Amino acid sequence: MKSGTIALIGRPNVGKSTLVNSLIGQKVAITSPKPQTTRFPIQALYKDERGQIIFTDLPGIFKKAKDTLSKKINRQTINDLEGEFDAVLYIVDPTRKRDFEESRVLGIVRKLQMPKILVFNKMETEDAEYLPQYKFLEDEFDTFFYVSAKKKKHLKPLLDKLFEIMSEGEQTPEEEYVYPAINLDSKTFVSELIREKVFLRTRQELPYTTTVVIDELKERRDGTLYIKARILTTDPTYKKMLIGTGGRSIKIIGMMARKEIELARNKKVYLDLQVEVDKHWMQTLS
Ligand SMILES: Nc1nc2c(ncn2[C@@H]2O[C@H](COP(=O)(O)OP(=O)(O)OP(=O)(O)O)[C@@H](O)[C@H]2O)c(=O)[nH]1
Ligand SMILES: [Mg+2]
Repeated sequence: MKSGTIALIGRPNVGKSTLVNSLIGQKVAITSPKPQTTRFPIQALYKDERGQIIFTDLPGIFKKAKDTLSKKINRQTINDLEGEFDAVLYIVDPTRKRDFEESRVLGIVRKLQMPKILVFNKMETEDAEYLPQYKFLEDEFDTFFYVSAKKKKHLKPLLDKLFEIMSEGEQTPEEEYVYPAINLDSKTFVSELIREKVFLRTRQELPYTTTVVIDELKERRDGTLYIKARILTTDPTYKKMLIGTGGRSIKIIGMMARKEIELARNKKVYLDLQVEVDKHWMQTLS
C-alpha cells in the first residue's frame, strides 16, 4: 500500500483549506472568503484502495505580518515547510492579480527540495482573468493541474498523480483517525467551527482580533452535547460589535456554529457562547 505526506502552500485565500476538504470528502479545515483564516497546520488523512495520503493544510503565507499573531503564523509556516513531505502542492488563484505576496510565496516554493506540483484553483469561475499572469509557471513545474476545489472538479487526476509519486509505506491504524483531522481533538475542532462563523459574520479587522476557547465539552445523560465556549477579543469596542444590538450578532454566530456541530457530531448540541475581552490572548498563544 502507498503512503505519503503532502503539504499545501499558497498565499491566503487561494483555496487550500477548501481543496483539502474536497480531497478528503468531508470538512476538516474551516474556510472563509477572508484571508488568513487558517492559523495552524491541519492534518487530514485520505484513504482509498491504493493507500493513504496525509494532507497538511498550512496557513497562507502573507506579505505584511503586522501583529504578533500574524508574525508568529508566518514564521511557523515557513518553518513547517522544512519538515518531511513527499511533495508540496503550490496553489495559485488566477481570479486575483499576481503581486508581491505571490512572488514571496513562489520564492519560498523555489527553494524547497521536494517534488512540487502546481495547482491552478477556482478554474470553474469566469473570473480567472489573471490566468495569463500565472501561465509562465507551467514551464517551471513538471506537473500542473487546473481544478476547482469548490466544485470538486478535476481532483481525480491530481490524486492519481500523488499516488503515482508516492512509495509503499505503513498505513495509519484506524483508531488514530476518529476525528476528521488527525491532529485535532474534539475541543479544537469545535473551537475552529465557531471561529469560522466569526469569520463569516464579522467584518474588516474584527475577526483578526478574535480567538475561541472551549471551557467545557461534555455529553449529557440525555445524549445531548453541552459546550461552553468563549470568543476572546482584544478590545471592548470589538466585544460590543460581536454581541451586536440586543445580542443579535452573537446569537446568529452561536446558532450557525451549533447547527454545524450538530451535523458533524450527529447529536443535539447546547452551546453556551460568551464574548470576553482579553487584550493579551495573542501573546499568550503557544
Ligand atoms: N469560485 C471558487 N472559489 C473557491 C474555490 N476554492 C476556494 N474558493 C473560495 O475561496 C475562499 C478562500 O478559501 P479557503 O479554502 O479558506 O482559502 P485558504 O487558501 O485556505 O485561505 P487561508 O487559510 O486564509 O490561507 C473561500 O471563499 C472559498 O469558498 C474554487 O474552486 N472556486
Ligand atoms: Mg485555509
